[in-house]
Amino acid sequence: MQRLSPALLQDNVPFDLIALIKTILAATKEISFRVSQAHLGDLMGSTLDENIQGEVQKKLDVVANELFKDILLESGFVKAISSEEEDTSVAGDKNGKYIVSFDPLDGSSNIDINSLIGTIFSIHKAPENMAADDPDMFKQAGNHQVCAGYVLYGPSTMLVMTTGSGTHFYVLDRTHGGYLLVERNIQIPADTQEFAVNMSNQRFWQPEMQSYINDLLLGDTGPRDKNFNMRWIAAMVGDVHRVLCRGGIFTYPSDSRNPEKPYKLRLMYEANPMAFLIEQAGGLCVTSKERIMDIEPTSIHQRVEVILGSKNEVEKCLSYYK
Ligand code: AFP
Repeated sequence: MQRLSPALLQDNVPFDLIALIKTILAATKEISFRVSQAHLGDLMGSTLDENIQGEVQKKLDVVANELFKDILLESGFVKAISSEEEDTSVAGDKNGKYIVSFDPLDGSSNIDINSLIGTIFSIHKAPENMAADDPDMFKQAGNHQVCAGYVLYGPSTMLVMTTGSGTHFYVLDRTHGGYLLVERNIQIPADTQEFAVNMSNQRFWQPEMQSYINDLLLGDTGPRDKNFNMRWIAAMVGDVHRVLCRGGIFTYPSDSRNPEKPYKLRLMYEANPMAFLIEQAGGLCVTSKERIMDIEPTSIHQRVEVILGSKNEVEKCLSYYK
């Protein structure tokens, strides 16, 4: 099995980006260890603080964020970082060539039940003409990502990453401490009989999503003429990983629970990196109106509607909006 650096060199990834990726992965190895020891190390449960999005921070969210932030800012490779757990961007080295957006621990509600969680990251080039403390550097569409990935802290610690030459799976080999390439060029089947959505919000969705999901539920007695299975891990990393492994459609649609917050998922460190991975694997990632990676961001913590997965199924879902 190939090690990470030769695999990246094979994809013509520049040396400085490889060095940044290895820095990110050093942080994930430490987070993976802390996650496995969370109960023993008094890292279960919540802090008394909320992040800027009004969500209570778990102890492990804070630890993972500090680890990730410190290692990146000390590396000299990044001009700035932005994180789900930081109010605004944080300046790094003024000569850093890259900026990194990340969700240090996606699926925080799974921490206390020892279930799937992961780290998501997205890398853009740093604009040369902007100051390191200017958060506007992050207002770049997903189309300009040079690398995106996530690390899943599951039964094995798994890295899923793209630098624009396909989506590849790597597994952390604890015997030598590095990630090994286990599957190249993942391809998502275009058709599927599996969907992932938080059904408890059904009554708040727009009519188009209601009728699409209703037709899936009708199975072979309805217009789709086939039965569908449903899964919901409540951590986007887990649900997207399943879609990459065996196809499916995942959506967090807009809803009317809180009119000021119609969307749940974050564009910069959830939707965009997942869109890059999904499209590189032959799938689609959209809102009901546009392609996710075409969206010009207006703020670091911007939220967005997400529909992603098997190409034909995503197109079928979109046809309900026409
Ligand atoms: P947390 O990381 O705050 O737990 O949120 C996870 C998430 O943003 C995404 O990973 C899940 O798909 C989604 O929220 C789960 O949302 P529900 O709370 O509606 O299940």
